[in-house]
Amino acid sequence: MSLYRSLYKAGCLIAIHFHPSGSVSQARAASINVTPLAGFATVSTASPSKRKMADKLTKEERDTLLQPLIQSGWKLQDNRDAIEKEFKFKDFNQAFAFMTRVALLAEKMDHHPEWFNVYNKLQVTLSSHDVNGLSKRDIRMAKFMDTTSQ
Ligand code: H2B
Repeated sequence: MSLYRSLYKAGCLIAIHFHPSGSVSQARAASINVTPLAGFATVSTASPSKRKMADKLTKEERDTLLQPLIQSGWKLQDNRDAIEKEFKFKDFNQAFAFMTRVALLAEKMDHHPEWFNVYNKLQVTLSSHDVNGLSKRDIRMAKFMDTTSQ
């Protein structure tokens, strides 16, 4: 499958039809950032100004919310309040399509993973920088990654 097809399937490639007489309507321009040279568009959903600071996970939340993730292969880091996992895919296209799906959620949540990709492997670290540790945002992101990696 081509890279563009993967992106299209992941919902990340949006065709914009340019009309000779005008450009994107005002309503659409408000929600779509157009990159004229590439002819691609990205949907901008983050609203950082409205972002509330997350709370660090409590002891109880670590037992109820974090524990199931540890069972599914996430590991607590030794030197930092963060979790990590390595994902492996069939090829680079699959890895990149996964990263694209995650990137859309990351923008929506204004919460971004730390990750390192080589070909079909992806090492992910999740932590909430604003609280210098794990928050419910990391739980939500980790669960989404597990679901969308299948
Ligand atoms: N991602 C993560 N993982 N933690 C954060 O605290 C964070 C983020 N903060 N993405 C966001 C961006 C912040 O820097 C912007 C300004 O809202």
